[in-house]
Amino acid sequence: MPDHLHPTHPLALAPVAAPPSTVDGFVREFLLNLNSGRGVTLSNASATDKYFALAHTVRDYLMARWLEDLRRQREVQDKGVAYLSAEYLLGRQLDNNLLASGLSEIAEEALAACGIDLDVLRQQEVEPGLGNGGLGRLAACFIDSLATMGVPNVGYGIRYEYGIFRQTFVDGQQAEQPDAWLSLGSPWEFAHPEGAQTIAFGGHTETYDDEGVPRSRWIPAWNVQAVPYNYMVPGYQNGRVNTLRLWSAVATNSFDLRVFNSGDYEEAVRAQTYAENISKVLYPEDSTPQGKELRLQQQYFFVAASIRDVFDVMLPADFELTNLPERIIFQLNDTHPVIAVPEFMRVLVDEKKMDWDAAWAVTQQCFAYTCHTLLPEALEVWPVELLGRLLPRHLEIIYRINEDFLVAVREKFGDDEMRIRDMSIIGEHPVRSVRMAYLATVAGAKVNGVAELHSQLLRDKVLPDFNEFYPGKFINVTNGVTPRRFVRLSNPSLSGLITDALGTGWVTDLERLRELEAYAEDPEFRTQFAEVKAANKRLLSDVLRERDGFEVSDGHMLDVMVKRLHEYKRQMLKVLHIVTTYEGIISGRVAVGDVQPRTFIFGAKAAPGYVMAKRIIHLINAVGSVVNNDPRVEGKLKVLFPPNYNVTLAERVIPAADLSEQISLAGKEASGTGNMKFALNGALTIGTDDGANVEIRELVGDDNFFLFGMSEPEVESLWAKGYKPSSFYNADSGLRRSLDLIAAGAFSGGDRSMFEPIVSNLLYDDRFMVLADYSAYIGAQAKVDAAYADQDAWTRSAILNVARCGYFSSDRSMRDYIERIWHTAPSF
Ligand code: 26V
Repeated sequence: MPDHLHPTHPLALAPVAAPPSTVDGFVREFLLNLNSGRGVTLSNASATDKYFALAHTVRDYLMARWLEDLRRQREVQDKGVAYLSAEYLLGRQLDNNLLASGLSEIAEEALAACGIDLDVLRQQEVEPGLGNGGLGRLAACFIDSLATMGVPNVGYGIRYEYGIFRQTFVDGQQAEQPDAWLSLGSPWEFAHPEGAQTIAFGGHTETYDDEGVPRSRWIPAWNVQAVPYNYMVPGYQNGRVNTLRLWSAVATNSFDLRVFNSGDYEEAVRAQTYAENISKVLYPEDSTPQGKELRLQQQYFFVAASIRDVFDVMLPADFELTNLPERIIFQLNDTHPVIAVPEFMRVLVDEKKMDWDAAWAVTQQCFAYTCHTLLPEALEVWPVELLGRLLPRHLEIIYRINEDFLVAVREKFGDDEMRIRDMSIIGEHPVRSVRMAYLATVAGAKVNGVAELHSQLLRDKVLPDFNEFYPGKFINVTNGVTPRRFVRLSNPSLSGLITDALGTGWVTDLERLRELEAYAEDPEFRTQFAEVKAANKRLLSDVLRERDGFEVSDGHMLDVMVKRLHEYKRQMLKVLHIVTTYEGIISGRVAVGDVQPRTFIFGAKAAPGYVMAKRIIHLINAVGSVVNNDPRVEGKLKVLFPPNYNVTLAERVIPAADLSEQISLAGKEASGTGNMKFALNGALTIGTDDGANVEIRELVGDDNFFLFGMSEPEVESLWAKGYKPSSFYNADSGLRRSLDLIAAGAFSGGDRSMFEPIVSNLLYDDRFMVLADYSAYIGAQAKVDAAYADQDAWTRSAILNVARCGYFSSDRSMRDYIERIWHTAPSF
């Protein structure tokens, strides 16, 4: 910096880049970015060049606000939320950032002036798929809401070099390709190698005398560098920009130099690769943790870097540590970041030399835990052997936490050894392991479930002893979705209609959608609403034609089931409905003229190692190729399964849907968030009483929701009595014919073995009781057909769904977290 510009000079403090808030200004900035950023002129620029130049123009505009926010946050020192999540399923950024900055129209005009179609540039962006499904997308919605509400927040996570795999179908079977989302670079990230943190692993611990105080320290064996990459998280047209900070692993010099100097070049490279593997790839398993060492490395890597970041960057050096709860709250997104608890204790006790009890009191106020599942096999545990080898000091700390906890349990409950064994953070079977959900529950100020039913089951079924031990600790915060991405951006036609009726305020105050209730009674509005839906279907049809060569026929109901493939979600129930309808036609029992034309759309990835899920994908494709090509069906039924369902495709499919399939076994889907997105876009739900479906139905009303199937208590009691699938098979001829058709090889060219494992699973070994809900499901689908026949009444119901689902804005979820868990406030 030249001497005449002292660091405190206003110019040195002021944010850079005057915002290009006119079309001419935008054109100038865009061309400048094209020339000096990409080294090309407009006439020889590729679509990628133009996309990057556009992204940089938007980014420059937001930069001023970002820098200002960072400065103000340092100045005011308000309490901030550190959201710790191993996943962020962000979706494309360009459109979101254009909308947030209020530049959408200006950009469109400016590009048009340069002869460029904005839509072509949108298609250039590779979405960052740094998450598996609901949990990762929820994190992305939450940080959007926090920025929009002006709440200080940093989202911490991992910059996976490869996100969720790209799915293709080979002969109807899933194949996985690496998702090299960074191969062209990302215009949205800012690397800060100078801000790297060193993260240690392995080694041993020792005790020493610190001027009369006995202390422990950790002597690690190896380390890696965690390099932060910052991403802007702009609020919706409020001039606020928060930060998402993702860590990338890089080998440390000292580590490989040591080996290198020993002359073993290959070993040095191997060591480097080993270290850099940590942030190489997102684990594509959701819900069944594999207990892999690399995964624990990933978890510790990002939380240790994040905690250090909070101490180094957020807090002044002389900060009084007992005041930490006034400055920071760490929200644990499921158990994946829970190793942060012993790490935080280690920093406070070993490094900052805080007294154990004082440190623990602080820790218990600085963490809160969200549970996202009910499946027992999805609760993470780490073998003590592994944890002790990778993080020896952390294991000691966990033991100490457990010891103190169990003393307190004995005080409260007496020497009930069974109960103590059940509540111990350390489980003994099948191998001695740390139960991460228990650790999170003991450490967290609050533990929340993600929908009313889920939270109640968490309290009553999963952690009842803990609920009794910690009255008031367990609460519910129902999930939500961001209306910016999932209504305003993904459904511009509907948004236009809503804005014409209500003005623009609904985008940040979604409860205002209530005012649409009156419009449901207006025939003119219903006509417009129906036109919007039809237009969205045509748009989807264009996308699927271009993307997959699919044709969506006019006049079809769009019946959509998009979500990860998992047995508990019961895609098989949907398959059985399709096969039943098909069998009715080919057997002549149903006149094809009487069939309501439907297009069934599936989107689903299966975890690569989940054999049954992959078989079900194969079956869906097989049923599709038979049904779609059977002339007897006369095109009345179509099964479309576009591969590689992701956020970008969701944004196209959801606005076009008529019917939303939410058919999990009651008590298994923690919340669901797709269900909310569909309802907000005017699809009617066919669903079980599960997760947030319960709340959706309560809000939209029974007349506007197709409920079917067993309730959670009914599921429990049938299971306790002994679930006998064969009795359902024997009692229902439609079910028999459908299963028999699959078993006979009707969808496998006569091969009876191909789908036999699916059929026998349903008949003999199905924890998710598909056959028990079959007849109720078929009955509810008949009601759907009847309801759809009255298009005007259907549209009225669809409008009421939109009008009554404002509650499911993630802004409301965030308000709940703020008021009941975080006790933070919007700042400045
Ligand atoms: C679990 C695991 C286990 C270890 C391997 C990697 C991995 C990755 C993700 C998960 C998370 C599974 C839990 C999950 O995604 N739950 C979903 O969370 C949504 C948001 O709360 C909720 O709507 C869904 O109902 C719930 O299934």
